[in-house]
Amino acid sequence: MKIEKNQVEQHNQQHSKQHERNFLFLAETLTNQGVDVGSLLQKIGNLQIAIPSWALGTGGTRFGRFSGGGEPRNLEEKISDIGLLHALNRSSGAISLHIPWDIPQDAEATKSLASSYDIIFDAVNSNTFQDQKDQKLSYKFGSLAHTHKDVRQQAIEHNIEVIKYGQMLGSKATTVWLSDGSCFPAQQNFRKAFQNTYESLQSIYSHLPHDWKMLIEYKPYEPNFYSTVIQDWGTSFLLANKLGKQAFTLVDLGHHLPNTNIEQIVATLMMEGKLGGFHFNDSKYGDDDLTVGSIKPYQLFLIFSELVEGMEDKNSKNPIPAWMIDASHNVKDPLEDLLQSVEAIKIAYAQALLIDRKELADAQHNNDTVKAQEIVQNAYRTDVRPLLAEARRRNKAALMPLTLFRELKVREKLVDERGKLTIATGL
Ligand code: PSV
Ligand code: MN
Repeated sequence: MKIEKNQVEQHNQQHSKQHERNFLFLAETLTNQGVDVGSLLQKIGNLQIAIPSWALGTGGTRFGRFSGGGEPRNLEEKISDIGLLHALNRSSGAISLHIPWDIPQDAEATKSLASSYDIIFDAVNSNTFQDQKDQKLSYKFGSLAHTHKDVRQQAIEHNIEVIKYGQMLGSKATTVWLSDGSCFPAQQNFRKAFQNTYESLQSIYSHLPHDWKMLIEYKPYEPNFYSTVIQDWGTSFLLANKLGKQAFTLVDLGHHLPNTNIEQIVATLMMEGKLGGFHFNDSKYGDDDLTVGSIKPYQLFLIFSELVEGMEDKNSKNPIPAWMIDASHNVKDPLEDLLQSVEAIKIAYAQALLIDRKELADAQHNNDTVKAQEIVQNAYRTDVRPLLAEARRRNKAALMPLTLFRELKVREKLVDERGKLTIATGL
């Protein structure tokens, strides 16, 4: 199924009166506060968030999987699903592939299919956390950190192969997330595991094209429950620094222990020019992979406040991070969930753009804690949704993507086309 331009136009016409009223009121209020609404709309409209290929199907848990039907059966259908999202919000113009779940059979054809939807290929992801059917050696006890050289070599070669697929499709980054670690005390020698990982990453890094980035993702636990080799941002940062200027840290919001101050991590990494990528999701307990902004929207806003400060800093040496959603769960329609996630990310971004940086810097300098809180919360409490809708309207996207998704009965049509029992590759 494809969403046609005239379907979006018709929807926008129907809802334009109400939207204009809301937008004009907000635009006037912000203009009176000295905000440049035109430039704000431009920034909101330009932000593109990559969709991971594995978020388009139902994300099962180890207890079960409850598919809603119509899941994409292959890479082409995954691209077509992202095409639907992008037609609705014009903010999901990139796909992130996971190899071997998404090996392109004909890279040129895959590339031209994606470009017919205006979609580019974001970071490619390696998978050494599962054993594949015809794999010679097992990753049960690790991959890049494994005690045996032949297992490490196999994992290194897989990562090099992933880069090759990415090159064929026009990706510019590879993300390495390792589940390597241990489940029990004394199972693993920490120093040897780190050293093996570093040397393996060095081998992969030496195959990185000169205009590529290596993004190193950290995670404190799961599937290993006692230790993880790349457990936190400090370990990832250490590896990235040792590897060289093309290596960066990737922050996944779910990969922190409860109450970690993620916004401070973001600030430090950006200050050092080492924040390369971002995986958005939300959680209550751990790596819950819930819809972005569904549990802790204020934390998301505070994180964006640091991201915006880093991005707007003229002297910053940090590249613009690769933005991606990394969520997958059991209970919602995955496409509706992704529309909600993109909206939540853009809301937090727009609110963070509204913070009066000059006033905040003065309040901080004068140790005026009350004023500093008032400034950020004033931005957070602004209902920026009319700005997002207006940015979409200007980009020829839908004023209300989720409403249009339901009006067009997208899921029902996908179920008709693909069937009720289809299963997307992924977790
Ligand atoms: C691991 O939990 C992770 O966040 C990594 O990004 C993986 O590549 C992704 O989830 C999908 O399994
Ligand atoms: Mn992730």
